[in-house]
Amino acid sequence: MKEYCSQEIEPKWQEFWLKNKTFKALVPDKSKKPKFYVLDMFPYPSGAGLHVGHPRGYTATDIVSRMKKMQGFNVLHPMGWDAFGLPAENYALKHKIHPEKITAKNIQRFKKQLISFGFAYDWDREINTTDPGYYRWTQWIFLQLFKHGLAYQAETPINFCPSCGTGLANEEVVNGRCERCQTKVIRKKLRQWLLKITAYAERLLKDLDDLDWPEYIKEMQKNWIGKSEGATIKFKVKNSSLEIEVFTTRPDTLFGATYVVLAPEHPLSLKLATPEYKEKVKKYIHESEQKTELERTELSKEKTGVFTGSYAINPVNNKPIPIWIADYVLAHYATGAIMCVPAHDQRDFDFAKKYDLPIIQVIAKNNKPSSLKKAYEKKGILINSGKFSQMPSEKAKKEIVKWLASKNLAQKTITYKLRDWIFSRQRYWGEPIPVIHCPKCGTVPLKEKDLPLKLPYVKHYEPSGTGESPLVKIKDWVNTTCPKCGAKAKRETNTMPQWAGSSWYYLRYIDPKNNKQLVAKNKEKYFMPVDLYVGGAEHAVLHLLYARFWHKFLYDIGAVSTKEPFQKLINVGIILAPDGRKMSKSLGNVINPDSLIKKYGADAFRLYEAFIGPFRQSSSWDPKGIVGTKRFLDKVWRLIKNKERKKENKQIEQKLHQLIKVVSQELESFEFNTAIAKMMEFVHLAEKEGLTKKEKETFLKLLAPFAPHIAEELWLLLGNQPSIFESDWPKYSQKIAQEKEITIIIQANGKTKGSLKAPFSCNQKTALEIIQKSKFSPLLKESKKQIFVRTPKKPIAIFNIIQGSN
Ligand code: ANZ
Ligand code: ZN
Repeated sequence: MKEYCSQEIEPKWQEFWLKNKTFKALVPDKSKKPKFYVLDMFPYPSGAGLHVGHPRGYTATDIVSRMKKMQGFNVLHPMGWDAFGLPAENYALKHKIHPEKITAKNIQRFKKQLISFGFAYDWDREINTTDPGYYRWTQWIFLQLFKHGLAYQAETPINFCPSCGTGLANEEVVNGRCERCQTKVIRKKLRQWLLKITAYAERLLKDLDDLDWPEYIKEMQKNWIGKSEGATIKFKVKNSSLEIEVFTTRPDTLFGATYVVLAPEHPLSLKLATPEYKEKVKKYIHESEQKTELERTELSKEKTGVFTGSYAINPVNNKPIPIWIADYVLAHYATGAIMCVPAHDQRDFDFAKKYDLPIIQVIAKNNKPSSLKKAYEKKGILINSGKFSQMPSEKAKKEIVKWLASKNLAQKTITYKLRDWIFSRQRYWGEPIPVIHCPKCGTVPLKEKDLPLKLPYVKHYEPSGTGESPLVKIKDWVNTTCPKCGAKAKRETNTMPQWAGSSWYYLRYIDPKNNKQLVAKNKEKYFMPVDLYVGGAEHAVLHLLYARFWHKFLYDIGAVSTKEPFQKLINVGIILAPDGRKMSKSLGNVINPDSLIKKYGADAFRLYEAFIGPFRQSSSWDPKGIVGTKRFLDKVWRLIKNKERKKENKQIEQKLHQLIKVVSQELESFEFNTAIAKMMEFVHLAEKEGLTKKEKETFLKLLAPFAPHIAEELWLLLGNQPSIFESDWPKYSQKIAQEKEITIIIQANGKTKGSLKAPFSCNQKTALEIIQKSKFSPLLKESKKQIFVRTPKKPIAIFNIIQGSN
């Protein structure tokens, strides 16, 4: 008998699928089937290629999509490339090769690898974010945002990475450092393009409720959006017509407000400084501009500040309280000014201690003041609060705001932590922002018919380092004429961030070659939303929030029909190196899949990727694992090639129906590892008993999503027409699958004495009757108590007889 040889059969089937377009998703009018859209987070085609960690998620979606196809769905399972961005550009600069060339080469390599894994992508729908036919529509979306007032320019201090020479979004700054190169981020004031994601804050928050996403991802998005309910309170400035508005979540503490603090960037900061304090204030403002947000707000950092010389009037008791400037107050959150209640806010407490400002307790645990060694931040009962004393915090919050509102001094307010999205990058390898700056007309958007605005192909694209894009130096591209008035004008030289292309790519797969529309209405309506989205948890806020924002905007302008893009999200756990550490080039512990596939085959590789552990958890790569799954496939090969069993075998029949049930359910719930374990169990039994032709075919269908090449080959050998993926997913009969018997393990005081068979429906009472009639009946003589436990889903129960003499 010929042995199983993966090297022989795998390339053959990969070619077959490509040639026959086995996994082509049909357009709506060609398919009466229900659709199933299963999406992978598309990769950035890096120079390093894929390591064994990457295909874990792709293997999972591949398994599900193949099963769904067999279950009669018109499956859309596409793949593409998120190919703009800094790594390609940095690599290009270092090696003096154009990023376009590098990107094309990397894509080729990635695609070859993905095909060698046997993934069932519909390659006719491949997209590439750097393709002008694609980014034309990224630019189109930008123009729509601009027209709707959601894209605007502002001179703002932004996070700037001196090493990458570009501004970064807040989301790209991790612990004060550039997410890409770990350089410490500085603040720099630059003209920027921003997208008004804040206009969508409430919807981005509320609509999370309807999504089938992991709770912790929803929680992370909620925290990022950071909704906060409170009030804005007006503090008049003493001997002046100026007013300071503060935002507080604790209006119940107003009687304890003993000073006010403004952020250094607050427009009134310098104005409020009296001549005597002006120099000091100026110096302080200048110093804090140099600090990052993290340096300013870290709780453990010692607080700093300066007095302005001015006083504000506390609206609840008309007492003058000093106005300070301190950088622990953020300019861009809420009003950029706060009322300080040192008795009940730890930051204020620390500050008051340092600068010797009064601390007045106004909230007590139970009506009695206590000596405060630190701030009492909880709610409680008001004291020292005039007519509001004795009131509980929650009630006082409302009453005080109501009272001040009647004097036009307060207003209920909701704020969000979410900031507008800084959308411009000062780099070459990105989508050009399609606007023109005209000396007469100002900022003029390009006409839609003039899209795509192509990125000029040039030799030099070094970052200018000044915060300007390298495109500035490409004069014949920059200099143009105004689309409105025809005067000499200049193109915008900032480019879009890498997040742009990935914020809508799932829509383009639906209609990748449409050059009239982003996506045709009927196709969008049919395929959206994405039914299953799989990718890494590192995208919890960035990509997933940006994509939801764009999608909601596209919904508002009628370009899409669903409110949310991704109905169900599952996060894949990372695969660690055998040493338990994250795989990385610098640690030298990266495992390359190519040689493994050559040696053991893609099927064994896929099986191990799915078998390695619970899908959502991280697992370490075990080099022996793939040896085991290869051996399993050897067994399957022999089992199918062995002579057919002719006789009826009730046990095999039952186990096979159970297997159909379990595999179908566990693929739906992403429990691939346990599904494979059950297939292994079945093969073990089938080796002894043999299988009929029908049983062989059924088993192959269950195996096919995991190990598609061997399944195709054996399917053909059994005399069937290819492809097995054109056949139907097996159905099980509950009646046949149902266990007829259970095993009751008999214990006395927890010690196992033996076991008995009983009907499957057995309960404690019937179990007792059976034991009474058995050889175990003497154990019941000293019985004080009996405990009966059935193992869920398994045909096993324990009957424990507790014996005792008193
Ligand atoms: C007075 C007060 C008393 C406060 C008290 C808290 C406790 P969240 O929940 O994060 O929204 N705050 C307001 N604007 C700020 C800014 N721009 N920079 C730094 N801090 C700011 O927090 C709201 C609270 O944070 C507000 O309520 C304010 O301090 C402070 F016992 O006002 B609170
Ligand atoms: Zn003009």
